[in-house]
Amino acid sequence: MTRPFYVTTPIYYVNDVPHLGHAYTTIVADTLARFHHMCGDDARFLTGTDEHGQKIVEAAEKRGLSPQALTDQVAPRFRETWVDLGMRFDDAAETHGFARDFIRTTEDRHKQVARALWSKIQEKNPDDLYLATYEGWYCVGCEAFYTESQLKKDGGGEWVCPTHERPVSWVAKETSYFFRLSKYGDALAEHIEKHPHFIQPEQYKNEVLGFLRGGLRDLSVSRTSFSWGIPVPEDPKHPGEAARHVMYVWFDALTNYLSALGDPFDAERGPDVVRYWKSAVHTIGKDILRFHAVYWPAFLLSAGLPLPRMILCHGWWAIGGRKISKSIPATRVAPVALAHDLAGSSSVPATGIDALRYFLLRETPLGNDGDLIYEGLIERYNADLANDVGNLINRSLTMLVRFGGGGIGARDAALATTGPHASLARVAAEAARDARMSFENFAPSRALEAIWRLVREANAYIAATEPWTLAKDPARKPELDHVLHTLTAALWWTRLLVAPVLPATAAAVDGWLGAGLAERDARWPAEDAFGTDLPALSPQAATPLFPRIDEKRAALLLEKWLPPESTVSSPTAPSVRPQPTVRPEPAGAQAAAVSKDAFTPAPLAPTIAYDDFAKLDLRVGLVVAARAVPKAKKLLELTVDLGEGRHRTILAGIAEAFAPDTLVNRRVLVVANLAPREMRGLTSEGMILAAGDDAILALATVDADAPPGTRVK
Ligand code: ME8
Repeated sequence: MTRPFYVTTPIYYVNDVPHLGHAYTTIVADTLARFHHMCGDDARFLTGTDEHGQKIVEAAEKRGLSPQALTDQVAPRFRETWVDLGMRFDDAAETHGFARDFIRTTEDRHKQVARALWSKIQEKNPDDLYLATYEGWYCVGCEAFYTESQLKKDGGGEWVCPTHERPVSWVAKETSYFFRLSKYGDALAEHIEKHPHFIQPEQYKNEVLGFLRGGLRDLSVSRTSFSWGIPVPEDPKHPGEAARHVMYVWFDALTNYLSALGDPFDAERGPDVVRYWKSAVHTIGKDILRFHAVYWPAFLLSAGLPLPRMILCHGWWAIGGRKISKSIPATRVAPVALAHDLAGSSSVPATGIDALRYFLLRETPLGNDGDLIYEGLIERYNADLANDVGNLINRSLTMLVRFGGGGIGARDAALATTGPHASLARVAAEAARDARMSFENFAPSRALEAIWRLVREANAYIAATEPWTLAKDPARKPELDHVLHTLTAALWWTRLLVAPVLPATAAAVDGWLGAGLAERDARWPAEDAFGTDLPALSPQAATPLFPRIDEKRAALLLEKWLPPESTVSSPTAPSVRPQPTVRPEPAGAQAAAVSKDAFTPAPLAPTIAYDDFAKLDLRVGLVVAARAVPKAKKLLELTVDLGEGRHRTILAGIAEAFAPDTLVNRRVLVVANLAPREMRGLTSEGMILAAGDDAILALATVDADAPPGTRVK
């Protein structure tokens, strides 16, 4: 029996059309589904749209449409985008070999399961849903309530949401159903401890544990101030209330992961729930970690349902340091247009999509933030795609046609164990093994690194064996035959290993090799089968797949991609490697505008000997979580990774300059051998270096992606 592998994306809000951030999550999930299918697993992919709630009501009002009309307009745009990016829905089993579903929360199949989940909670734990009143700050962008300690103040002193950086609105007293979230903190922490892979990567697990340690407050899970939602089941209008309760949009939305499988409480309509549910991997962005890693499992526990296998959380893509977001027009990169531009004059236009997929997955390890720098995109395209893989495909096929007469030579078992032949076989086996392990561990960037070791070794093999020289000497025909066969084997494995990320490339190579292997039938190669697993092939010459982007085209592309007044990056700027992390503007940045002339540095401290300096052990630390310290206005409690296999707690007096969320994933400099100090009942195990005081506070950091624990001298 094949293992189920059920991978989901968030269902996206239909208040606007998809951008590159949405495409990233969807491509990650799609790659994982393709990989697992190739490994023989029973993969299943789900995406869709989140169509209820206040955000959609407001977006519809702005456009003069009803919410239903807006969702009917925008939901297909998401579906079409994924189709344009090579994902098939209607005939997925036929083409990809696995099921791919698109769910809308306005569909009956969904509404019915959302209501069933609510009723089941009421039935199993009647106290978990209760009526009470609430008031508080609400961010319509997040569709979530915030306490003041979670918000930031903007320049005008207004409270703004840390994710959307837009003012939150005050929701006046309203009666709603509350979910008794406070009851589930311990059970959730226990589940996370017992299932160390429940939240991945590690840094996000620690963030959630930190959040749980702070204690959970019950959650308002219904609204009466608008009606665009799923009505709470069997709940008539209450006296004195304006309208019936509709479910909080997150309660409704999270249920999609189940409703797409069927009804978990109905044996007849839910066999897919039984088959797939426990294998579910929810791929999400870090903005919605809390909803998935805390609220969703708590709802499931309350309803007596098993929890999904994993919450796979990734970072944010930014452009010029600003998060790609629907609310900032300059950042809304359209994925299909970008893929189209990358395809340029390729003989296989769909390889533009491959190029985009490759860049997004290769550039930034999953979990980290990424900065889209167009010069970096072109640089990587030229180096890894045009040069490495494009060249390999082109040269190998040309040589097979020219020197092999369209055949693939013949393997010489004795020669295979010698010199460059043996080392290519070894690198190929390692690539298949390492890439498989990395994909299995949800690390596509590492998988691609491993695959590229094979691609580069195969190019080096051509240079080392010089088939064109062998071809001149009839006596060396057996050697030439072996080289051509080995090259075909390398090309075949490249075609197989890149397939989860570069499906169009795989299909093109397949066509040129005459393999006739449908995507649905392609399988990950067995490590020990290099050179011995070739099907019948009849190679023909390739046409250019990844044409090099020369300077002239690069200038044209950059001009097109970058808005003329852009401060994001300059079309004429020298190539820069992409920055690994998003650096949001520190809250204190405004103060930094204070005139330099007015600043007088403090007098220097007395000179010290080198030995005194050498006593300090300064290290690079990665902030994995940050939170306010209750009743301490200036203090933040940071959880910092110093590469020691455990995390340290470090208290820093920077709360007035930095919102906690803006610090997560930043690299800081830490005095690592400072004696621990007790403050506010917590032990601080080190000190963070920062420049300035409350007025101008800048964190000391490093300008490269140095691993946590790196010594600073
Ligand atoms: O949150 N970088 O929908 P949404 C990387 N409807 N990923 C990004 C990104 C960026 N700059 N911007 C967006 C919602 N994303 C809810 C989800 S699920 C039950 C309900 C991706 O349209 C990322 O996956 O705001 C993020 O979590 C998601 O889009 C948010 O999409």
